[in-house]
Amino acid sequence: MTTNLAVASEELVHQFMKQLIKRNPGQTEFHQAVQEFAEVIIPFIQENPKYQGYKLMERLTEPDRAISFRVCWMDDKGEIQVNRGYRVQFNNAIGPYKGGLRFHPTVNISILKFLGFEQIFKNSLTTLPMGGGKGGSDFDPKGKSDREVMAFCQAFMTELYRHIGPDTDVPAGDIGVGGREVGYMFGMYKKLRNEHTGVLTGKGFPFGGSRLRPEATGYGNVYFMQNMLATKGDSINGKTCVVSGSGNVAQFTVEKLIELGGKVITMSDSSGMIIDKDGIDTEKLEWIMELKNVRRGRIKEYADKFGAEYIEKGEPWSIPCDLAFPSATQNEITEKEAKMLVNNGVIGVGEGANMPTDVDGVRVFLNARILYSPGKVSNAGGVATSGLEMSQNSLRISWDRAEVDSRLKEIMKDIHEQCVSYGKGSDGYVDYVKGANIGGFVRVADALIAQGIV
Ligand code: NDP
Ligand code: 2IT
Repeated sequence: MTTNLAVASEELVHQFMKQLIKRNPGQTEFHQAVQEFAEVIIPFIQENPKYQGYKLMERLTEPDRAISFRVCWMDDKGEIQVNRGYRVQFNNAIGPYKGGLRFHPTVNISILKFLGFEQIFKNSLTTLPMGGGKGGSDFDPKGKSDREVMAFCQAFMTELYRHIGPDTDVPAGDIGVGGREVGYMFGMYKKLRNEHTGVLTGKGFPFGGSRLRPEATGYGNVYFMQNMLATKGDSINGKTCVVSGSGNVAQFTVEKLIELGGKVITMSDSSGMIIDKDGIDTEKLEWIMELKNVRRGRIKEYADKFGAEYIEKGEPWSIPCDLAFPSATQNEITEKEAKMLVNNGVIGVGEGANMPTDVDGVRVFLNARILYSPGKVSNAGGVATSGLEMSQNSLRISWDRAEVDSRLKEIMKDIHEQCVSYGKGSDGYVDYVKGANIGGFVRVADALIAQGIV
């Protein structure tokens, strides 16, 4: 039944989005992230008068600041290269700005604003004191020597260091930024400031990194799927799984799935996809990790090495599976791919990437009543473990792997409970999109209201 309140909310969402698009022209990824949020939160505010009258939607969709700067460095041929660096400090109501840095040629202000916006609510769901931010550059690390990557990271930090700090803004990794890049950036920050602090997370273990931070996003996503499956009395064991990407998140998703008895049959990179009908086992995964993290090669080599199928530009969504873990980038799954997954009988989709499914694709999953968790809940284990790294740095202690793993599991379980409490409908179906957005929103909204008009 469509109520008058629902109609009024729909119109409010429409009006709000019209203004947002006018104010932020061309920022399509940012519009998309806000649309998904607004569809849940505007009706929620309508139903909850205590959140009315504070212009919360307007305040939450305008970053505190967005910094853009030139990054000049010299390549191995002695040529000067010019890139653009960014940091979007979106909201620090509940803690210092926190979020990754992405190095990829497609990086622009729209992508970083969508990521920074989602980060606010993801970080809030972890229940740790972290605000939302994101940054990066259009620098492309592919094909660059170690020295070139170091030169770029150092040049990037000569500007970024003015804007960050352990109590101000704590960046970390994302696409194109892993342990190597964080190490180079940390080295430069330390030199410029003469301070050894927890200013970045994802650091190497010998200089303040947390055990399990590299594994955390992928492991966390699988833990979240376990929680969702448990609501149906089901488990990962014996499930056929497809995973996209072959970077940090994908690798550790696959590792945990194998450990829990899942059979993973696909991985991919931006060139194509491999399909291994026998399943990727521990040894094959180890080989992929060496390929991607040391030799920095292409996934096609896997097909040549293990006799698996390779599909140029292929994506896993047409392959029949029980569980799907999109773990590469935004908008991998549109309505078409979502329908293929559903028609092939998928029972669960856990997003490792940020916003890998577009608005129409999400509707397909929700209408099909499958277990679907948006990135802002299911990939929150990464930033949660970054939060644990910040705590360890502040306390100048180091927890062992088992300690961090048990905290990570607990946090993912707690996020799941928040989603159920805000997202369970009268028919018992849990809408994790609704649950995530409301769960993430209330903490930030309460803090904004308490802190006054600033
Ligand atoms: P990596 O750089 O380690 O790996 C990215 C993977 O995705 C690579 O296989 C890459 O292929 C592929 N990929 C990247 N861009 C594209 C594209 N435009 N089209 C097709 N494939 C692409 O990054 P991460 O694993 O860290 O990040 C993956 C996703 O997870 C991102 O959405 C990120 O925002 C999200 N995420 C990451 C977290 C973390 O802790 N690292 C935490 C939470 C979310 P290729 O090598 O060919 O470019
Ligand atoms: O999207 C994300 O949550 C990340 N890239 C991780 C951010 C972090 O600060 O660890």
